[in-house]
Amino acid sequence: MPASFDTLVLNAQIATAADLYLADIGIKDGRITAIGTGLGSAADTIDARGRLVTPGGVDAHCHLDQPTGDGSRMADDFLTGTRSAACGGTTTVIPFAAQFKGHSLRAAVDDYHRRAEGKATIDYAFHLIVSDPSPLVLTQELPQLVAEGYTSFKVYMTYDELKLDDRQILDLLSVARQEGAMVMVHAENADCIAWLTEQMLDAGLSAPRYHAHARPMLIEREATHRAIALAELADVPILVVHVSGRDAVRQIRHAQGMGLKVYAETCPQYLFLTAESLELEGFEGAKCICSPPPRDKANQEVIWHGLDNGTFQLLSSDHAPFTFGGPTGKQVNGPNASFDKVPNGIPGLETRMPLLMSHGVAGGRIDVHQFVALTSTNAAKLYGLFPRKGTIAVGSDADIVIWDTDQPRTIRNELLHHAVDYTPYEGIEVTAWPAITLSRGVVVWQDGHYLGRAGHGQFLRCERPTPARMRGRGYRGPLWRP
Ligand code: DUC
Ligand code: ZN
Ligand code: ZN
Repeated sequence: MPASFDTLVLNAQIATAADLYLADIGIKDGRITAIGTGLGSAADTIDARGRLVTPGGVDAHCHLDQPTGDGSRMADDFLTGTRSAACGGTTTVIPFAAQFKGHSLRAAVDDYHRRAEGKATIDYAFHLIVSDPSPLVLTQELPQLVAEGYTSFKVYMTYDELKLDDRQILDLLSVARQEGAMVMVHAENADCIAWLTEQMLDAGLSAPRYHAHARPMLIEREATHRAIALAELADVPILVVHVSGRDAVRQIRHAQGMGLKVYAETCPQYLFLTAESLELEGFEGAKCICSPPPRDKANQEVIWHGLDNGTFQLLSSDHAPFTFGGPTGKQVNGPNASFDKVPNGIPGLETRMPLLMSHGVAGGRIDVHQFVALTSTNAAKLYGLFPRKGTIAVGSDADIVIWDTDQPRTIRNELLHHAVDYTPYEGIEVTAWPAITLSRGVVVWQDGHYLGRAGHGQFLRCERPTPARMRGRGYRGPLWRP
């Protein structure tokens, strides 16, 4: 008699965003087909021995092989980036197909598919970055792309090559409302950054540490407030990405308190790094240059609190991989470049889940259900991948992490699987790491060994986020509405 399952995971302490229970998981053709006890026979069995088992992570904000315009090059492509993700328990990534100004959005999507195909080792979907909302983009490309499964797009309020003005953002919010798409916002005030940067460079202050001084919290606060107001006016939800500290958190809490659909994401850099991380000797501080910059210890506490009290729905990595050494990474403009000439971003795909499991769950700051929601379920829901991704349930993809929670280890870059030559989390102790990661039923990481295969990863078309998530509660004052 043929086995009922390809794989049985036995004795799993299954944690979802809602439940915690002991059961076996039956897997057939990459999907979970049964959960229970005494399920039958399988070609392969994995004994979880009562260990914690969670859904594979959905890292909904990462940058892989994204073209840049300044001579720099991202160190991770779809192979090394997704390999690294899998080794840290992430089984779905959502990086960005980025439009260059003057170019079509469709061309960016086609190009990005070519970069991913045959390389991705775990499943992937795409967000869009819209840097040039031309009439063609607004009226044709975006509606078509949303219908084809690209249901979220990011808008930037800073970076010269990407930033949009308020009117352009309103145009995009309006398309999102019409098409049922999710708009992600990078909220920093570009003119304030440019003004502060000029002042600092004029005063001879160009070391990496001044990156943080050129982007103080108030410029994130102002842009967050403005983004929320624009979304309120357009009567559509928004998702504020990579929130760094107290000022933006207050704006988001206020909006959520008013009943506005304002979702928020934060990242490990705002829990584990501070502006002091940019003050390392010489140019070393460039390793931690990212935007918004990390703040201080008190703000780390605010972010931890926000993970616990529901301000944040997502913890993503914002993995933006540039090597420290070499001519195309952080030193693309030389070893003494001023802070404004250093590529922004830090690696973090592999360390995101172990850091949160260790310091969040084991550290007593959040419970395991919050962990699952923040690292997997909410991203799947907000970006239209649930219930295929983001949970352990019959019918879902067999994307599963079996955790080792009692073997303390120290994060060292040499143990990671990305193509970056450093980790900003070097030396941080963790107590948890995935023992086994399964992607659609295939073991891709086991006991310290990467077992994945380039090309195993499939492209995922996203649904529109569920109507309840997208129903706006917009401006209630007197207003002419188109
Ligand atoms: N900030 C971004 O907005 N994107 C990538 C990296 C970064 O630091
Ligand atoms: Zn950003
Ligand atoms: Zn980013």
